[in-house]
Amino acid sequence: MALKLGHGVMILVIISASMFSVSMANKDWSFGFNYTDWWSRFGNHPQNKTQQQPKQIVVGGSEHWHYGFNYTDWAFKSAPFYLNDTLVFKYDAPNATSFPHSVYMFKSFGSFLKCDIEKAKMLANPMQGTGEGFKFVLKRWKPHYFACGERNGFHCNNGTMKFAVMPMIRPFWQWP
Ligand SMILES: [Cu+2]
Repeated sequence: MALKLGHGVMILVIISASMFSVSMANKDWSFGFNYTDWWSRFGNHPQNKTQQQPKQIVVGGSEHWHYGFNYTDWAFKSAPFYLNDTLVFKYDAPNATSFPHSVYMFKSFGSFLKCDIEKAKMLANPMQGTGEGFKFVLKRWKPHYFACGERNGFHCNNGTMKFAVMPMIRPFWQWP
């Protein structure tokens, strides 16, 4: 009886662990459970450390930071973002062919929705997006509301230069 009970508990543990593993794995739909797999995912091997390092993400990808690109869509497709990842905003300094851009952060979702730039804080002025770009590290576990602050919200509203990011806590295990 004791043996049977122990066996049942063991099976339960394996099943729930396996379900957890599969649900965390997303793309890797290997339903079979084996310990090698388990260990490689949760064992936190030192040789795999590089894959767990924070990333640098260029906002807009090759489009950089400009008027008219859908950054909400970009942020949705680029998720998830993790704590200590760095967002890089790249934009030219104002010149004959390009309008000025900047980076602002809203405190509340409400002012983000309305593009209420007066309630936002400037993170980078129009000169700070050149060269390597302006870098912002996602240090805090909270929603971040970014926008371009130019033309008093016009770039944010009409130019769709706005997006929100909620950084996730980086898992200590290995993504397959
Ligand atoms: Cu702009």
